[in-house]
Amino acid sequence: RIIAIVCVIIHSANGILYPMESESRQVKDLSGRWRFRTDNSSGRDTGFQERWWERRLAETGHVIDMPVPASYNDITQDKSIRDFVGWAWYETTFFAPNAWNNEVTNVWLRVGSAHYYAMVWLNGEQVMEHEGGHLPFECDVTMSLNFGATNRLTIAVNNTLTPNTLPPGEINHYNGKDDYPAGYFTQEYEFDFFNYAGIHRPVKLYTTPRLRIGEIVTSSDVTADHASATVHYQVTVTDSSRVGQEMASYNITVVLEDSTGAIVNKTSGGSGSITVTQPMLWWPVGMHDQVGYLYTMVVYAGRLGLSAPITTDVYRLKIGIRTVTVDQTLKINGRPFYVIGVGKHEDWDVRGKGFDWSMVVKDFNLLDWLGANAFRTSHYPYAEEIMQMCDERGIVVIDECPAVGMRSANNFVNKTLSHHLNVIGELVTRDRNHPSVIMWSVANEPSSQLPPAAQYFKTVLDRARELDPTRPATFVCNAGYDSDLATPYVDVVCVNKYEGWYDDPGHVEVIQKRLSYFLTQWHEKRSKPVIHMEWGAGAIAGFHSDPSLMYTEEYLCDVMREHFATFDSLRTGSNPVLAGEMIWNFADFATAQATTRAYGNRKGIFTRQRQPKSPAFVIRDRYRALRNQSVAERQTELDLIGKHWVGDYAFLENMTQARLNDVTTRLHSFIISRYI
Ligand code: GCB
Repeated sequence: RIIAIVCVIIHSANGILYPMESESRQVKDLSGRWRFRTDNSSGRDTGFQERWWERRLAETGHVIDMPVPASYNDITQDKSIRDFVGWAWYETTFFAPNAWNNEVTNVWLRVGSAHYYAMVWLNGEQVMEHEGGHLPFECDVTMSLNFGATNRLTIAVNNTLTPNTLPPGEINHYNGKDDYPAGYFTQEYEFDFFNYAGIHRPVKLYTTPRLRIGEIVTSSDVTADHASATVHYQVTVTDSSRVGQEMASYNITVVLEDSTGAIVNKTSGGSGSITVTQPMLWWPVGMHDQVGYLYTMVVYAGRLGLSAPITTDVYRLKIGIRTVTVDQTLKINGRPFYVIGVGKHEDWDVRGKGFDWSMVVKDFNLLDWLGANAFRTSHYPYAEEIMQMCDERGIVVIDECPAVGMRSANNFVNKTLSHHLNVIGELVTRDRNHPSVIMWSVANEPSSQLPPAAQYFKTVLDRARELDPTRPATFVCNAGYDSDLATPYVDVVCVNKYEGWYDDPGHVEVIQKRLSYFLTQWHEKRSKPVIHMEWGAGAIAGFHSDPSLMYTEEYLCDVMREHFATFDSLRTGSNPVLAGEMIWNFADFATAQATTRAYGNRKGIFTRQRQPKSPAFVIRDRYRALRNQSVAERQTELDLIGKHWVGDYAFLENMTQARLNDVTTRLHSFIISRYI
């Protein structure tokens, strides 16, 4: 049997700031070539019986090179590694400088993510255990390090999924079936992407002073006329040198700097607010000329010295000033925001789900090329570096938990629920300071028509809103509008439907009628904005036909045109049905092998190698047009209404006559469409 997982989690979920260098902090990245072996014993437990963490991994048997970060599955030519299920062992060695060995420094070990279950030993001593891929975990390793010497780091990861993991899965044993090899088993799951495994994100060491900034929580309010904003903050400081002693009085100073580094305002204390007059708001692409504006919140923490405060720790956090609200529609900074986005995956050739800057930057360049303003982190939290880029590039994120494939009643039990609540805690704690994140998605396509789903999702959605009252929460639904039991608890209805593909395959002629009916039903039923979160069709690059047939590039183009006509009829008017559309998927991606998948899922508008299929150009035309249209609308509004219409003559005088005419015409039609 695959080893049962019984563990105590030793890591801190309250406060997991991204490791940043500063005058008080150093970061050492342990990425690179590690040593690796899988435990192929039938119980996958030899590593534990023989205590592999106590010596060099090479002494336990044959080891191979393995890059970190990367999924291990596609690195070798060995099918048994590609399809391995169970414990895989990693090891690296590193040097810990003597300079870190002093009375005032703590050293932290942080794993960006490891899929699915991870156990960590440093110099033979267990320091961490963590359940769940996609989220970071860390601990203070100061007492386990050999300073001025080499250290051995061993990490074992297990990709086994059970009905109570997120995502869930199952191991099927074929014991007693004489026509299968002895001990044969398979791992099955109900989600549609390959269960890549390994150490997926960088492993880092970083130092902090003993008295350190543990957590920073920020949010902002903006006045209706955008003339002023308030940034709220809360800083938690911990002092490991004083555990069990009377706590010292801390001194916390918070300085807000603009993007040039100029000081906007400052204050002090562990929590409070900072006023910003004439703030530069954070806007997504398409809503303003100034996209993704970020301030830096510089937090200084220290003790109150006898004559002056003694600063020990400094952390710089990028923040954006913006609000997200939901009434009849989704609004950013009080203005309607229409989502034109993509569903994505962290999925690339060779490295699988392993973080890779080249692939990440390429994907952002493609999002820009497309004109998209958003994506969903389908179906799990993405790397923190990706979230940072979204902030900077003005890409809105719907941030999703790894709760995908919850298709049976045994997924909606207390064991899963308690893990789900933990995951939401870890996700919200990690991502709540990102202005790009506008909504939490607690799951994708659970069987929300099953009776236990109602209370289950009410509980997890409430938890997300309790942890973060500043953002709406949802889950992505594919149950029927007449059978779903959980959408009453969401703030925005997010639905998946593949009209022309899973529904009415081959029949693009029914798309407009059926899709319009479907989306309108959802809107009427819940009286909440609706985002069509997944739609699309398989298109194998290089397959062509006219008239179009399923799986050709032309077919996806036809499916798109029908969807666009429907979306346009539903996204306008005084009470629009639709608040957004997201094509599934940005790029082809790897899945489990199945008769319904031809070398993975081919619904990408880009190939897995990030080359455009012809549908990419169709969607680009639409997204760019919508993006430019909304820039023009919003800019006109800001220029003219925001600057008190014609009162600001200096501003008007600087315009060419042609621009003035253009602005006046646009303003006129904007006012008519918006207010009359
Ligand atoms: C869905 C799922 C997504 C799949 C997609 C498909 O509804 O949410 O994970 O990949 O359909 O292509 O079947």
